[in-house]
Amino acid sequence: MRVKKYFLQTKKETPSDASLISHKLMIRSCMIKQTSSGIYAWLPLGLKVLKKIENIIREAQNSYGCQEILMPTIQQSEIWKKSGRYNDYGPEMLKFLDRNKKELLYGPTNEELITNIFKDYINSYKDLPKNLYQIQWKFRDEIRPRFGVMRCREFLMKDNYSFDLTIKEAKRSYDNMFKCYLNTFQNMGLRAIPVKAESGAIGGDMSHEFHIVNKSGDTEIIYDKKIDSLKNLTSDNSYQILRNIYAVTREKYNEAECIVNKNDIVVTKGIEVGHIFFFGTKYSSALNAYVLNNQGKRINVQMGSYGIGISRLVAAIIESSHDKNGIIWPKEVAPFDIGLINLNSKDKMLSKISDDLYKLLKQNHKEVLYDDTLESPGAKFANMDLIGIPFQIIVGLKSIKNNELEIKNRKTNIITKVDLNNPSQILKQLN
Ligand code: P5A
Repeated sequence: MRVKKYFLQTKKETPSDASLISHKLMIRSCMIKQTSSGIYAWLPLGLKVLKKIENIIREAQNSYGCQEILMPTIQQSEIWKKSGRYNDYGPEMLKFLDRNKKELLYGPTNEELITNIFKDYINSYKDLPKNLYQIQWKFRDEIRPRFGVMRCREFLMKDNYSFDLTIKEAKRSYDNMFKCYLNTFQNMGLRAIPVKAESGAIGGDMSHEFHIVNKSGDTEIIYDKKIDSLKNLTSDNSYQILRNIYAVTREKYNEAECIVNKNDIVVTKGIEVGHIFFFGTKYSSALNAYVLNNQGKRINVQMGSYGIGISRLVAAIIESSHDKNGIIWPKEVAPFDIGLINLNSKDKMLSKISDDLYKLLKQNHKEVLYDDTLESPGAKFANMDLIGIPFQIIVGLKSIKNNELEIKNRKTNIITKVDLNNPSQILKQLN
């Protein structure tokens, strides 16, 4: 993509209402635009990152046996009345009437709707287990939407729902998703710690939140410091430790029950990027979703639900990976692999070399943002640093005279010189 054509109107100023660094950087780098309180439009650069995260989540869901569906954002009120949540959910739920005065709502979550769909298709224990997921927008009328897409009113969530015959099997599904989440976050270059949590408006008595440790987080989490010494959270061994170790949210903390020595406890802030629940038959009994078991007896299905805040993750990643000049994307979720900078687009030779390089990189399946504008070198550097692409290739007269290109690693700031006429050396530097 050429910058000249791209919709990338970056800004120098920081919006006055933005206090979080991720919020400031997302607006300055032209990723999102607020359209009303807690509601955002996603612009090309922001949408690219959102889609990368979405795809990492989708692949993990698929590989853990979940199947993708898409439910509507608008739901009927009847099913929520049956579960009792039409009133219980409170003012966070956006309700409205259609032209026939029928009560509708914009889904804040989908336990009722999926249960209602499920029961029309599955009636035998032989068809269990099932696990369905979707990636869909949700609306929660947060009392104080703030921090940009970190806590907004309309947000993108991956939500999935498991259906099993017995509690034992349902707990196995829960464990399977627990592992899936550890892998999912690792696949996007993040370290997310699972902690025992309250189940709140969703219900049930077993629940874990997944947290990115960060001072900007708004949940206090308390855990055994052994977790910090686990290098790889996804090994089988780590999984066993994580399931049994002391790790809770502040709400769930009980000094008397805490078995860990005070000196071995970490108290810190976390950003909640995922939350999983086991709630048994709460929705299946309310909505009459049952299967016949092998003796022909009606059994309400055992269910769990599992959520990841996709739009929140974009902000959470920036909170954990930036410097004074801008964002530093982990390569797994970066909007482009390489930023190619032609330091003087008026110069014919530099432009020819840059155009050729752009072609070469594209042929090698690299996603390249090519700055071919007439901006000053300083402005081009500042822009590339701001938007945080992992590698920058700098094409300037000085190095070209020595038949060289400069490749800058955005994270380390280390600049490596490579032979301009040696494509394999260039490509090697970009991994
Ligand atoms: C699980 C899937 C649920 O809604 N039902 C379906 C369950 N869980 S949850 O914890 O309430 O939400 C799941 C994740 O969504 C993100 N999230 C938000 N992101 C941005 N702005 C918000 N206002 C917001 N509310 C929730 C969080 O990452 C949460 O873990």
